[in-house]
Amino acid sequence: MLVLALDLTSREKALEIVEKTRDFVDAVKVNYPIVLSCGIEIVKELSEIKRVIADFKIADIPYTSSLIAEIAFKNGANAVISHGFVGRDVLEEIMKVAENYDGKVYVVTELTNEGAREFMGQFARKIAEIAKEVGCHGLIAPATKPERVREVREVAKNLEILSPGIGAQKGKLEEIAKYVDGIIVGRSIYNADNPKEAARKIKEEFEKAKLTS
Ligand code: O7E
Repeated sequence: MLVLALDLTSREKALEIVEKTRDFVDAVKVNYPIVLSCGIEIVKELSEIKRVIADFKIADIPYTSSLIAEIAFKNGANAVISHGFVGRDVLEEIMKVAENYDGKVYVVTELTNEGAREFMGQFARKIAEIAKEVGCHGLIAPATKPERVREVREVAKNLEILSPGIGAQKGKLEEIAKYVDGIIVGRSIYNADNPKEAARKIKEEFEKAKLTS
């Protein structure tokens, strides 16, 4: 599964990239840059073309978190991403909302950046355990830290794992492919001279790496 991280600020450019890459992309991830620039309507618009994962990095008290999830699903998102460090009660509340929409909840175990080792890394395993206990659908785990991806895969055998960090952040497909169900890729696709060809190649490389690893 290839998820396109659509971290653009122009509606026209975003729709152009989605149109060009649609044959090779399974879902589009929207993040703050595009929603703060184009408004929440962009979620609805994109959801008419592809499944949308709303990456609002939910990290608030249960009540506020549930409002954020509600807005995302109401506008056509198929899934939301929550931070895991916020704890079980937040995930439970978001799951209640997701169930009303038949939506998915992905939980971040640890971010891809080096600084995330200072705090999040120490709890990534525990976060994966809690996400599994709560019944969340999947995890977001860092391609830049293959040892962590392997660790959370061990804990959460049946959860879907999506992994960002391939390409621009220097994560390597062959090191994580066998542990994950999908990859999240942004700049290597939308900044490429030929985004369609870049998406095709990355998807092919991922599928090949899964077969051979
Ligand atoms: O590096 P790129 O351009 O391929 O984009 C990666 C995307 O994945 C980008 O939208 C970023 O916000 C997201 N991401 C990470 O890069 N690292 C993480 O640890 C987690 C995410 C993510 O999507 O999780 C939500 C917080």
